[in-house]
Amino acid sequence: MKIKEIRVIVASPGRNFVTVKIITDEGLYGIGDATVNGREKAVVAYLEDHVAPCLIGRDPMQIEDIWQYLYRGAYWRRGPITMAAISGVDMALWDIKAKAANMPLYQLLGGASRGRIMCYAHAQGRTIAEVVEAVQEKREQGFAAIRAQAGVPGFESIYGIRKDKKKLTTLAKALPVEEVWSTSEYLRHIPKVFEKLRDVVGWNTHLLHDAHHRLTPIEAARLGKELEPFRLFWLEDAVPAELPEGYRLVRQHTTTPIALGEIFNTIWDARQLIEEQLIDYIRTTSVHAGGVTGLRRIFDFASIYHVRTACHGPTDVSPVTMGTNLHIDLWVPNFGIQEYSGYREATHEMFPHAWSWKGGYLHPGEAIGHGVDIDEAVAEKYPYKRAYLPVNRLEDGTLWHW
Ligand code: CS2
Ligand code: MG
Repeated sequence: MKIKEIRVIVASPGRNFVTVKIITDEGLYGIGDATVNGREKAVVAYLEDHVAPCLIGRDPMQIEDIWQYLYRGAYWRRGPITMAAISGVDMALWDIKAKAANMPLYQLLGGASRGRIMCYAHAQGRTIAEVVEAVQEKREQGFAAIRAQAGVPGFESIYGIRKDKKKLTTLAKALPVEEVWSTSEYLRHIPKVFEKLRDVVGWNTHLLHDAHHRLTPIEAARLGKELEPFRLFWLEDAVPAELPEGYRLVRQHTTTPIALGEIFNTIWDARQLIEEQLIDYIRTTSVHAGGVTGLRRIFDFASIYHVRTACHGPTDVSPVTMGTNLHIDLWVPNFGIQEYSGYREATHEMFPHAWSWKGGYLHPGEAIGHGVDIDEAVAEKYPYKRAYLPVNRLEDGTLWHW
């Protein structure tokens, strides 16, 4: 079997997605997600101009050799654009291999370690009352785990908070919108949010929170400590992770579980955090961390240090990544939780998939391959539109972490 053609399909069914389609000379094809939110075209060029010409004629069964060829062979290795391109190719090749073996991807990885996959939903509100209402709504839908994000009094739009009932302020825009942030106001407010939530929802719902890279280690230590009475499932992305040892300070002060890694793109980004047990959940996901090949390596390494998996799964990873993640989630022994914030109808229409959600749990389905396809006729209906994530500034104008 040989790789005959590689197509890169860019479409925007509600938001931009980049999908790699690898077609073999025996008619089998596989697809992979290569979406980097806000930088999509960089990955398209990397794939079309630099990767595709090198893969035509190669044996698609040689997944590891192709992965190493694209990683070591590029010389300029690592980084979000390179690794999203490698991830997309890798997902497509695993899709082909599982189809050729006539089995669902999870069987190729080692079979199912569980019957279903616990996931968590997003709930947010501008006020504490709105957050409580949003969490209740998700509980009624059957979610046993819910991430709660709250507006901070006096601030127009904070990460993950809807400006109005219809759309998220953080949805990509034609140019980056600018948000304003105050850590001190946020630190003062968040413990009140979770005190109220525990009051109302009680203790049998897992509550999670995403600080979205905005704190220093000692600020994260304070927040973790003040949230201890409310027993969070985790505090996520508390501190930017370029300085992994920064998390030693957080760990010294709090038992609130720590989640990190959605923006990591190789095992090297996670190594020290896992080895020193500075984190409890590793958030790497198929589209950013090297596909199935990359993720399997990271998760096996994490299993040695009591670190569990928690694949990133917001609306800006496509249903292809969601499907691939779910096959890994079903197999991986040190599974933790899967993020699932759902998709618009148009996205489901463009990516027919075997995976399903029911009452707070997901399953990849029994279709061969990863079980996700792309309807290119539907993709035609939704052309790419340049869009950005917001940027964030402190009140004095300092450019801050979004
Ligand atoms: C967030 C993401 O879901 C999460 O945990 O951190 O939604 C993140 O904001 C987006 O993926 C950025 O594109
Ligand atoms: Mg996050």
